[in-house]
Amino acid sequence: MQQDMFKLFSAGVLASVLLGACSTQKQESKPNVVFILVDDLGWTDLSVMGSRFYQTPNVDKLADRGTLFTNAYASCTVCSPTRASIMTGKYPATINCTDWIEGHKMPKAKLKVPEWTMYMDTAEFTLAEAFRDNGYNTGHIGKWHLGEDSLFWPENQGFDVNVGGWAKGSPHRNKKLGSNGYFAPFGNPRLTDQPDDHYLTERLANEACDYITQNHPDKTGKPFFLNFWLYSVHTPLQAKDDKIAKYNALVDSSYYQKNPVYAAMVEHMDDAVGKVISQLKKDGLVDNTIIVFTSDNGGLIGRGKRKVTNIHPLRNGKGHMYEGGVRVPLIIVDPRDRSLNGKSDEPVIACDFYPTLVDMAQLEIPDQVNASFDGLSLQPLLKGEKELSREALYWHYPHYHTEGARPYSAVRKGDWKLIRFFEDDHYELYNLKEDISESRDMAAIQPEKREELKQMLFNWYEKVGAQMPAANPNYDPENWKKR
Ligand SMILES: [Ca+2]
Repeated sequence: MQQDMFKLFSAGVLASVLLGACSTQKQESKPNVVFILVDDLGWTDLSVMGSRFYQTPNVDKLADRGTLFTNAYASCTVCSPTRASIMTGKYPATINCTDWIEGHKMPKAKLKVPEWTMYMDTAEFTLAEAFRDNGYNTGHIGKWHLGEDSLFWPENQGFDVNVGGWAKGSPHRNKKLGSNGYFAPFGNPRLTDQPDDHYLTERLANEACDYITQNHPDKTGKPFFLNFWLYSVHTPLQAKDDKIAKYNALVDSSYYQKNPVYAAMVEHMDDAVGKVISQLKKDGLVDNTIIVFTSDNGGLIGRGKRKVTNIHPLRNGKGHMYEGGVRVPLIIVDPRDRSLNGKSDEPVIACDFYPTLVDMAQLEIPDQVNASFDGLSLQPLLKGEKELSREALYWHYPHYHTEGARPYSAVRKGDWKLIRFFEDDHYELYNLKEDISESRDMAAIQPEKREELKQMLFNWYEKVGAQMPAANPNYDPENWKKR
């Protein structure tokens, strides 16, 4: 009897040891990653970031589970450069991919823009290739916008699966081509139209859920890296009627943000995020899936009567070098470590994601790739460190934008930001801690700080080989805006 009890006891010990071993093994298994990139989402376009009008309960919940960054930046004030920066870990200026593809052509403007690279070179060892070479399944769902030729599309840049990623940067409306923007038919060469299609953001969320289920590590024996890069909330402004009606009833003249259609699009985006999180829960993956949620540039203000969003208290919006054009929401969730820091005020930028994910998923990458990063791993901030050992962040946009921006560069060091405007080579200096709205130009008041940052910017041009705008022999001051 005693012997039997002993056997039973030993079996129990053995079972718990085995169970322990199993759970350790499970803990040590590679995490899945879902990288959610929203298009043109402004810094204050979420409830958790202070919007009084938009409702984003699902994204807000992500912030509760992860680290919310208050000083996160896109690598550029427009789409494509930030996307290339995420995929390479480099500044757009390093790879000469400095404008949205194909950019606004203004042949009579004061400056001639450089011959920049209108694609992400396939010679780059992308974030997706890093995951793939470390035994991951890799999927891209949604907007890509990194080259006109299919040679540069996700399936040729490290992704096993590409749903919806191609040349275009927004859902286009062209009845002749069989496309109706966010409403079906979508006319997207990497997204087969289906009879029950209705709204693009919903279709892409369903695709993401299918991807997660089909690529469940228990089925495939591999973890997955999923780029869920939404076309939302980029124009054209289109949403379902019931959502628009909801926000028509909620809009208040005291709000900075007032466009009910845009509000509805933000909610469609939030629904999509909620759907993907639910799928991860249903499939038992939510506790081993890292989630990154961010935007590729600041919110679009829009012109005249076509006002889109408002990023108060930040100045201006998409296309511009003021904070509204480049500061973005960022949440990183690592459910494997509940002790992670809930908030970080350290300035961070989109080229940090590649080294961060290499760290978090413990990927092995070639030394020369590691050495080529302009970004830094954010892992120390997630673990509770207050600062990174980084001197400054840089931006370079030697281009014109229809939102009114003209060629510029910028550097942020600590609380100070210097913007250089190329047309007249003037500089503006702001203290972002004291003046987040960039309303008091300190360039003349703080000449030492101005010169220090200017010198840093010039050194950085050299380091990354930044392409410069030049005097335009065809400059026509009367018609410079003509395209
Ligand atoms: Ca964008």
